[in-house]
Amino acid sequence: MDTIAAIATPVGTGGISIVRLSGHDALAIAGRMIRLRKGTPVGKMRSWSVALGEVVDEDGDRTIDECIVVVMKGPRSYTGEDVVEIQCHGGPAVAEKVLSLAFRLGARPAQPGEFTRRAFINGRISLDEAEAVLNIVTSSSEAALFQASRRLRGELGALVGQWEDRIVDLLAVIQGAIDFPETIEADRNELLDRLEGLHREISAVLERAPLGLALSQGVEACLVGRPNVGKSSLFNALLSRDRAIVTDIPGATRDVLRETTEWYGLPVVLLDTAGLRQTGEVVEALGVERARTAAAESNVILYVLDDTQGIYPEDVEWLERWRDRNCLAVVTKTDLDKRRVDLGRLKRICGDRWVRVSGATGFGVEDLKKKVQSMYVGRGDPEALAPGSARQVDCLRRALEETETAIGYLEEGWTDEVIALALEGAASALMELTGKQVSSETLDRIFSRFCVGK
Ligand SMILES: Nc1nc2c(ncn2[C@@H]2O[C@H](COP(=O)(O)OP(=O)(O)OP(=O)(O)O)[C@@H](O)[C@H]2O)c(=O)[nH]1
Ligand SMILES: [Mg+2]
Repeated sequence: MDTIAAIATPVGTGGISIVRLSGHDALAIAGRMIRLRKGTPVGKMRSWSVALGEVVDEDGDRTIDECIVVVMKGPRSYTGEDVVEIQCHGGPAVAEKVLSLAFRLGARPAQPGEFTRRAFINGRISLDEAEAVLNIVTSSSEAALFQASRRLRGELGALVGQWEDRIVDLLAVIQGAIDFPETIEADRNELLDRLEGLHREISAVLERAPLGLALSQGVEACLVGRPNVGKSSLFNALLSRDRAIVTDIPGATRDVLRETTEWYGLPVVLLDTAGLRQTGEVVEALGVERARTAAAESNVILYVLDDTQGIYPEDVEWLERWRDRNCLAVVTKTDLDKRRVDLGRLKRICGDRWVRVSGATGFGVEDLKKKVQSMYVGRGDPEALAPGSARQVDCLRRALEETETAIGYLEEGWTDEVIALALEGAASALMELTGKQVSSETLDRIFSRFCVGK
């Protein structure tokens, strides 16, 4: 394949920058750019070896930078092709210069995720592992990283592959009965048993989808409520820093503020919003509109109530509207000990989804974080294997539905052909998950989310 090149490290100033080349001419291009200290050509370097050298311009008369070269020859490399990594000094100008030299010598700019895409195309990794690479790069908590590294080691793929094998075995039995109806008859009770076992196992992993997605993509939690109830104070308390403006003038917050944080392993994007009210003031009205949109689009709604004021009719309206969402009622300003929020009434509206806090003293803030974390982790084991992308969840869901359909057909005494069709559907959904069967549109969608150079 043609040779691609990109800067694999973040843009900016740092210790080193790495320019990565992969493809048929990677060694030849690197050979023309780099003069090794020991005098031998780059092309003669052994695979998985490192050497010191200098990057020189095309005419060979100007040194661009001193560098360390790593050569990994295909097929035993990340992409499965010849890969050269050039470690130069970490400045944007240096890396750009080295990269543009590689382009002039015949490499072309890599697309986002193209190195990993080649690793998949060349059979180095499966599709779930490629997605795990992205999950690892974007992990913002230890729990997220742990899950992603399990998937990168192929644990999810291995499990799915084993389910696929079991379905293929069942299909072989059924196919035998279809081909030789006089001599072979599939034992339907045994088929049912085996399918039910499979169904239980797929369900168990699918149940952990909210956890897996929350860890890999993070959870958006949005503070909303009437003006002046204490949202911004709580926003600051939850972030342990003075981020948002707090005043006693209602309508202080206008734009949506957004900060990343972590609550007991759960990556969280916390949003502070304008107080919800009818207003004739143009800027504030725009803020209120943004607040409503942010709440509608977020994963968790933190509905803030002021304990010095109590529950207002519009509070009840909002809480009831969001009853079916992940909505937690947060009673704040409890340090003032006014107790105007009737907890009995609140429990009737929200069940056990409420918490008492104080943005001023920090009371209850950890409790709030734990409650949100447990909405995703629940009582389950946060380290249990879970799917890490919406695509994987969709494949598992389809496999489960087809298995359910096959079970239904078996129980209702349908023909072998019809059962086989459902089982083929289940197997093909599982094959999509690991990438044994996948369209190029799906690949485009997956790898476009990667950064260039990965
Ligand atoms: N004692 C006490 N005062 C608080 C607490 N939370 C907020 N306040 C005060 O309540 C007033 C409003 O607080 P904010 O955090 O700005 O309220 P808000 O909900 O963000 O207000 P808007 O952005 O205008 O909607 C300020 O004077 C805060 O100091 C609290 O937990 N305890
Ligand atoms: Mg505010």
